[in-house]
Amino acid sequence: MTNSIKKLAIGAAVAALMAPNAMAADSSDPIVIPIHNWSSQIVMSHAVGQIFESMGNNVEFVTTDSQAVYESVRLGDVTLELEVWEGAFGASFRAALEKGGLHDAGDHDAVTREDWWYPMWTKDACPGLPSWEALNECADLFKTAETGDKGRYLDGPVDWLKHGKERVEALGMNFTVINAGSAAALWAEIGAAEADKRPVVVFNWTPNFAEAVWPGEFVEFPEWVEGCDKDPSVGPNPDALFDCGNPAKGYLKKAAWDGMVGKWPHAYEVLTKISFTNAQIAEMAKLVDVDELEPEEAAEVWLENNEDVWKSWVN
Ligand code: TMO
Repeated sequence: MTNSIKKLAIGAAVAALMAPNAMAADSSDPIVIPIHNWSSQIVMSHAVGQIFESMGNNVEFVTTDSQAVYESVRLGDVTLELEVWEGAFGASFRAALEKGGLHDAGDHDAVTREDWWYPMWTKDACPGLPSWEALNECADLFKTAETGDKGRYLDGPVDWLKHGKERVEALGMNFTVINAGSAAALWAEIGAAEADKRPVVVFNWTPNFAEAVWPGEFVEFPEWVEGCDKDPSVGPNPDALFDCGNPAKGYLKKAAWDGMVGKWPHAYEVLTKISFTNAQIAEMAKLVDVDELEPEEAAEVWLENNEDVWKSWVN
């Protein structure tokens, strides 16, 4: 080594030691981000992917099942998950945590709820709502050719694992659960019912774009108690699981593969700082479901309009 190069090298080493957040560089391998089947998750994943790219990271998106993804993160095949909804994914997340390999990378600011929901005109026909018992007494209003003498409840796609069928059985409800093939099928159902104000009850969640489009309410089931999905004695029916609603104030977490912190330390630090609010998440969904942008475009628009939000996580 010549003296001047030696000095440079020593200088760089000292600078690295003295830098307040001295860290190794992130790996150039792609950070693998999973994409699921509801709009906010897709837009948020692209937004965060674009943030990582702006930091010089490589990013790859994979479309995965929203339950199996926790096993993939645990094994490091997928690097992280940006939307761990307590109601839909709490059980799969906890199971993966117990096996090891993934960890809780912090909560978003958002408070979430996922459950049976109706647009407000439904209440005109069934004024005892939002009580689940009142809904059950109004089951006739929801009868269709498909469900015969039972009311129709349009649940989400099967991979959101809402346990609608188990709940109907556990509470002795006069409803038949039909699984929608996609989130879009839920919006189509509400939209079709709107014209003649037909009563409908469908799976919905918050934060979502739907709350700004169709005022509505969640059905109030027996309150969620820890263990309702594991211990039959928990909840009003002593012999059944799933005899209560989903958490009414659920968390929204980020999850990360344990190896992320060593392999992409800068991206990991940003991940831990990321925290979206209900309004921000609803806006991400709206850009796709109402404004009809492609998810990548929606992510770009969101980042452009919210630089003050995300730049504070990066700097
Ligand atoms: C998982 N989801 C937010 C669609 O309920």
